[in-house]
Amino acid sequence: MSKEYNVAILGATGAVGTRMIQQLEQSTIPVKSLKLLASSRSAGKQLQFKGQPITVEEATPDSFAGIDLVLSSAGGSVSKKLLPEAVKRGAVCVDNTSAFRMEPDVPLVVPEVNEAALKNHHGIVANPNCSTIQMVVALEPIRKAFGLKQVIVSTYQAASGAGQSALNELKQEAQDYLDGKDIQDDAEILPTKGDKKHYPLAFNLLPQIDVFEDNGYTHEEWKMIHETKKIMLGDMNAKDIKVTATCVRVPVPIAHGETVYFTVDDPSVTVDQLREALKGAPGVVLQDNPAHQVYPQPLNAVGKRDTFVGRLRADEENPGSFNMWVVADNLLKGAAWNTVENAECLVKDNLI
Ligand code: 25A
Ligand code: L14
Repeated sequence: MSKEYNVAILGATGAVGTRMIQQLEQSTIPVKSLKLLASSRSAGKQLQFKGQPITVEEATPDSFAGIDLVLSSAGGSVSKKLLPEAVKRGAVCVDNTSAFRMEPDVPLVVPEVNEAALKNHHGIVANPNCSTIQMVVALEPIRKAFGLKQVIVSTYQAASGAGQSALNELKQEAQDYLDGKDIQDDAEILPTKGDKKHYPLAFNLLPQIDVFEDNGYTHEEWKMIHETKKIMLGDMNAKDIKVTATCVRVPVPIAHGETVYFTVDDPSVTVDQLREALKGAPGVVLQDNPAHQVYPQPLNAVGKRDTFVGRLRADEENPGSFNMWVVADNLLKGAAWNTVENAECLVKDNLI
């Protein structure tokens, strides 16, 4: 009989965790048992897996006894504390937080780009940031065919990227605004949990995601730069591809948009050649027909595993440079699906 796995989901009640349950349900992973773990706030709550109710338990180190595979998204500090305990007890963990991404012995994997890195794991595999994932899925077929020199990205990030509580906050502010109330003092979470000031997102834009670094970039921008280098080149400080980013929160519930400006090695490349490279590329759906106003939109991407690409056009003053617009469901390809996809690859390659 083929192997079956005892699986645990850490952070099972959150925006990402609930989708991990769905994605696992629809995956090829043979699940022998499933444990749902969260904080004491959620212990006792019931969730469904394949039609069966499962009671959520408080996560402790001993929760991982007998577990083969952990999928986690309960925040970086929870991962730092609990995943080493899971590894000690023999589990392999795919972690959606930023806790271990830059550790040299932790593979940072988007299967469409660097699946081979999985074989170097020592118990933990890291899932990249949602904004990084959808960008590298769209850029990899281009890099493979024509080389890649530089990337300049601006993001339009959905509220759910900051978790279920940020999504609830956006909805409440929108309701209050429509009811004619002043929303300036409504915010308690965004732009980023735990920072000194909070601003409303409804009917607004916030050019801050995560905390500020000393050089004026936000940590989200830092992550996009260094994760892209680690995924594509195997080194977070690699110089062969230059990357810069501006990350903006927009009042959209789910699915991030990105304008990506990039320069390929060969200045004679045409838009038609780029289209050919993207057509049929793994995980990519080309939606690019200006004559019929066809282009990716967050509303249409919700619930899909794919990364949608459109608005491809050349920078007519700089041969070899192009613009594109990339949209994906940040909770699926950006988080839950990429995590489960990594786990499917680990199972397929017998790495658990
Ligand atoms: O540190 P990071 O990596 O940046 O991640 C920070 C947060 O971002 C989300 C996720 O929030 C994470 O906690 N996140 C991470 N990556 C993401 C991505 N790519 C991402 N979001 C989108 N895209 P979340 O709210 O979606 O999920 C949090 C889950 O983690 C569980 N959890 C929290 N602390 C834990 C823990 N599990 C174990 N041990 C701990 N110490 C959390 O469970 C949830 O499953 P919970 O029980 O704390 O929350 C269940 C419900 O309770 C509500 N709630 C949240 N905060 C409070 C609260 N209720 C009362 N008081 C609160 N302070 C929530 O609405 C939730 O439904
Ligand atoms: O690093 O707030 O994976 O939109 C992903 C969601 C960081 C925060 C990560 C957000 C998180 C980000």
